Amino acid sequence: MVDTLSFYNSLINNSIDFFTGVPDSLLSDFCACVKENSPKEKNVITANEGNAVAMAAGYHLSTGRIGCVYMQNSGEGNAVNPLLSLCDKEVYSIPLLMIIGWRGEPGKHDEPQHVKQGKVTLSLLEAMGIKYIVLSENYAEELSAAIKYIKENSEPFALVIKKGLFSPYKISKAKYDYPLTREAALKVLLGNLQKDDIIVSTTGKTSREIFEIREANGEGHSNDFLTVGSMGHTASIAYGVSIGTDKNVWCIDGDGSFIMHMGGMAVIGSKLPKNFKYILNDNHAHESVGGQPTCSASLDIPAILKACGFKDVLVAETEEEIKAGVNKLKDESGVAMVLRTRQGSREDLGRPTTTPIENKIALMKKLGE
Ligand SMILES: Cc1ncc(C[n+]2csc(CCOP(=O)(O)OP(=O)(O)O)c2C)c(N)n1
Repeated sequence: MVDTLSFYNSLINNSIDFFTGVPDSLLSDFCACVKENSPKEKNVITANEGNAVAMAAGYHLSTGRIGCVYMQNSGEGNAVNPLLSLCDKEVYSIPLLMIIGWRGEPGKHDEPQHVKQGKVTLSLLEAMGIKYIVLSENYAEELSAAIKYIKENSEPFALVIKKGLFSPYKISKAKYDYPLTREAALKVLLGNLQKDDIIVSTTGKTSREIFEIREANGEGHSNDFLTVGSMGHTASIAYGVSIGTDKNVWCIDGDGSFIMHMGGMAVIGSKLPKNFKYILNDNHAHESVGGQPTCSASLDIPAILKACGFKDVLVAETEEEIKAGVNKLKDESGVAMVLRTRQGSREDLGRPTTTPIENKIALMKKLGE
């Protein structure tokens, strides 16, 4: 195991002092350490991984320093464009240290969406011409070699991180005392939907909790699309579903997911079919991967949704407010609801026991009825 703080200090001692990225469960201790030890302006949790690459590039332009970008391997896709058309040696040749959490490493048990991404993690880097090393416990020489390479070649280099490499590091979470947790709010929400309503829910624990609530209620899962990967695209999936059905489609999004591809809502909001019902669970955090903050506490999300085209946006914190909100959304079009929930989830929260393909087939059958 690598001592997380020592590793962080090695980066600082090598003049790598600007961190940016999207948090990852596998890198949660590293992300926590960066959050706790870096000045606020030197650790920017971005909307998506591509933004982080661009921000680190900008930091290099003004300081000549190497920026550090952290991400889960799922974020490689978001980063491809600025890696190839901004940082690449054949374009602006910008030095960059990437730290990539390797979910779904071949041979290790993981969820289907991570297994696929894990298989192609290294070959994606190779296809982009990005050199990398899978970091070991004896990282000192590997890190020196990586930094030497970045300086000599003025291009990105990736440290690929296996599960369990970093030692535990505790994060101090901002306290928001909303009455309900996400799971409690979801229970109320699901309890007030109609039998035929369709749910498209976001990546992370939201979908896992919905799966378990359905199990506990003995309701089956055929009404639900659990967006296990594709973070940030839940609203677009739900909008696409709503075009092809008369059933009400309830999109249950998260603040991190919404912010990741906020532009999607600008387009969806200009259309807003009456069966598209949008609910955003705002806990001001990437709760599913360790509770690192999103910027939502300083955003006026209802105002953003209104500016995108919703005529009204309700804010619900209590059971009664959620019930009233569901009733209003059910009857009216162009109304959205923002749930404010506090952080926290069950230690024993499981994962869907159906596969994504089983989920898809059951949902398509339901939609075809
Ligand atoms: C492209 C991409 N980047 C990062 C992740 C890792 N990830 C999974 S869930 C999650 C947090 C989602 O935050 P939010 O939408 O606010 O929901 P919460 O977990 O707070 O309920 C992250 C960062 C991912 N799956 N995909």
